[in-house]
Amino acid sequence: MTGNKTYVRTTCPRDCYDSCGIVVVKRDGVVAKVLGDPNDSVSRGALCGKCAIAYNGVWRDPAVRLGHPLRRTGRKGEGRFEAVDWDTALAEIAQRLQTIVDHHGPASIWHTHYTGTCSKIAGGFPLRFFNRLGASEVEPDSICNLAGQLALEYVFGTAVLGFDPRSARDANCLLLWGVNPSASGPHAHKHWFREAPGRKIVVDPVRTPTAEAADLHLQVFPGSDAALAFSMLHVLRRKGLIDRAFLSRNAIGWEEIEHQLGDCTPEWGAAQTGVPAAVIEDAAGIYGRGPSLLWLGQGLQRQPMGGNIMRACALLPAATGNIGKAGAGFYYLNGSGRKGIRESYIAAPQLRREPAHSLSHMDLAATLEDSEKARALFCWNINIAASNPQQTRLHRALQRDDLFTVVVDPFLTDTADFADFVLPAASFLEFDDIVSSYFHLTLGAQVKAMEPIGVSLPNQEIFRRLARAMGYGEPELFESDAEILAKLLRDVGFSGGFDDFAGKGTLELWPEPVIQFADFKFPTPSGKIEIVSARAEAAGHPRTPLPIVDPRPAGDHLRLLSPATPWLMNSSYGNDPKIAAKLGPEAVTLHPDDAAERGIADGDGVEIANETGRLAAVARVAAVVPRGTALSGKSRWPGGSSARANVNVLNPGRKTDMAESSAVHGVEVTIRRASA
Ligand SMILES: Nc1nc2c(c(=O)[nH]1)N[C@H]1C(S)=C(S)[C@@H](COP(=O)(O)OP(=O)(O)OC[C@H]3O[C@@H](n4cnc5c(=O)[nH]c(N)nc54)[C@H](O)[C@@H]3O)O[C@H]1N2
Ligand SMILES: Nc1nc2c(c(=O)[nH]1)N[C@H]1C(S)=C(S)[C@@H](COP(=O)(O)OP(=O)(O)OC[C@H]3O[C@@H](n4cnc5c(=O)[nH]c(N)nc54)[C@H](O)[C@@H]3O)O[C@H]1N2
Ligand SMILES: [Mo]
Repeated sequence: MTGNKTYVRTTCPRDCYDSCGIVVVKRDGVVAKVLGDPNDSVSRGALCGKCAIAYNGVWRDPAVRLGHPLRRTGRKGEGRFEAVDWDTALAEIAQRLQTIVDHHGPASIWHTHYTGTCSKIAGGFPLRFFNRLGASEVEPDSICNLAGQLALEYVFGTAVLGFDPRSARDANCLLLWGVNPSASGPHAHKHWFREAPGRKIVVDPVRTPTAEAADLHLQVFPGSDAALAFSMLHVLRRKGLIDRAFLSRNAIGWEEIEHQLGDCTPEWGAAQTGVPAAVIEDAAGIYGRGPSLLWLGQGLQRQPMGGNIMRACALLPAATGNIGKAGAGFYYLNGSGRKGIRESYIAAPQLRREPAHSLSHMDLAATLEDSEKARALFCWNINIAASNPQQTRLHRALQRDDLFTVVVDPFLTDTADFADFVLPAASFLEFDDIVSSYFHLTLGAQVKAMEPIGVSLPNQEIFRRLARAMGYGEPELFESDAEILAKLLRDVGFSGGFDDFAGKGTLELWPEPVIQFADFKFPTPSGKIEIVSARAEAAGHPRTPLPIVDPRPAGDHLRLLSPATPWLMNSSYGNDPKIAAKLGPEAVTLHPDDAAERGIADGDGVEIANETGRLAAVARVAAVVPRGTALSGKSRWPGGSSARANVNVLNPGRKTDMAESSAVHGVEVTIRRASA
């Protein structure tokens, strides 16, 4: 290679457990390659396959990225636009918003956002604008992990103070329950999981590469995990592995579980879950001897009874005393609050003058259909036309002419096709920010490596300019990135400025593995682990978790799982041609016996259908899923198919038992060979 090479170290801000350190290689000032940072303990010099392709593909391709604000010229959904300048776009948007505020009130303006970028400013600062505007918010976590959050809050008082991944060095057992890092956190799979010294147990209906790499795979039927947890507790009690001293000091309500355990024999558990009794025995023994780490996946709680399942699984660390000591604990999410970052500073809720309204993603399509309830919609950091349930109904609602729609994205997504205005977002390579991993207890520096594509702008700058166009005056709406970064770094106790942080790349905030709940103080009303929860009961839930399972699919129905896959990042990267080639056509995997019963052979065209929709796919036949289930993947770009649909065309948007969250892994379908 010729030319003068320079390097910029930065951090990947995708919604992924990994938060990899990145090196951007520049030649004569121009970005030549985006690589893993060899000095980063997570990426160790290699990005995952999808990011390596996309960051050297569409992510930097000016022909694919949005370079200018766009104003709609065609019908909604057609995706026909003209380029306009920022002043024109923002003045028109401001005027439309003001008219809606005057005639219908700001609550009829909805905004929906999620984790398109997880960096702190680009992910949070726009909330200041929406707070000032008085807009209504679609509850972000209801598309993802809210049931599990609420369930763990009932039991432990928090869902965001998980174990420190570094504590794996002291653990004799790692139990991964309903999580598949081989797809959802590829470096956690490749390094953290494989290198951990303890025995590995995976509970997953699918024989994922992570399950394959484990010592024990419990191939549970979807939605039956609470029965598995109770039968493991039965075994633990019989083996004398219940830590009664721990329970009496730190928990309330164990008696109410204990009297239910007699019937929950491993044979009963086997009948309920499909996991052989001997395997339940083994898993309970290994976990119970400890010290053990329990990783509760987000996939686990995307089930109709996901809240109950999470509460039931949460009994294991409590009953065995696997909390408050080295090598023990549970993990669901690690929040940035414990690292000193104040979400309320970033979002400035004090700017709100109107009551806040919120809505589950499961109710978004119905709300957008209703012109009384919804007059305008903003989508930023999210691609609802690909990711949300009730896809056909949602696409139809987005065609409403009187729903003023603004989409902020680096790409012309399926959602953007429905917009009145599309505003081009700069990518993480194009501005400074801070990335807080939700797995590792670290902070990563996101460092500008190139100029924004076209006239695209970081989210925060777009909303500063829109605030100005609205005539707002509050200083919080205009605080600069430099001021915010300095404040955030001060809050986390870092003594240097952003340049020093950038020089370090990643901050390990604690030198040694943090012991989860070392002080045995739980932020519940009682201060103890609440196996019995009065708060849950007051909210209409059972007092304790229950050993119940979902009914098995009736007749020829199959339970369809559509979790994270290795080549997509939710819908992100779905427009990269090299990724599309890796993905191949839409596919669905069936158990050989289920396939044979339906006369389906590997490679056949099939139709997946239910009361909500239908989807064409290619059948894959493999014993990696249990009988009665089918496996597909989430969130291809619908526009990539002739029917403009992906797997969410089959998702009725059923809510979990807690928190009105997504039960997407509880969808039932029929699968037939497509007629020739
Ligand atoms: N069937 C099925 N559906 C699912 C799931 C499932 O398991 N099965 N999982 C659900 C889950 S867990 C989630 S979290 C959701 C995720 O769904 P989404 O939040 O819709 O995630 P993405 O599809 O990646 O969309 C993020 C968008 O943000 C854009 N983006 C990236 N960087 C920036 C930026 O800096 N600024 C702006 N403005 N935009 C940016 C990307 O281009 C992309 O269009 O999907 C849900 N949908
Ligand atoms: N490559 C890639 N990485 C991603 C994402 C992506 O789309 N692509 N998405 C990101 C996002 S937004 C999230 S929320 C995380 C999600 O990542 P995870 O927490 O790993 O969740 P999922 O991928 O939904 O599902 C994980 C596993 O749960 C299993 N599962 C489904 N139902 C059940 C059940 O009833 N019981 C049990 N025991 N297991 C069950 C599925 O078979 C799957 O293997 O991944 C993030 N990382
Ligand atoms: Mo998610």
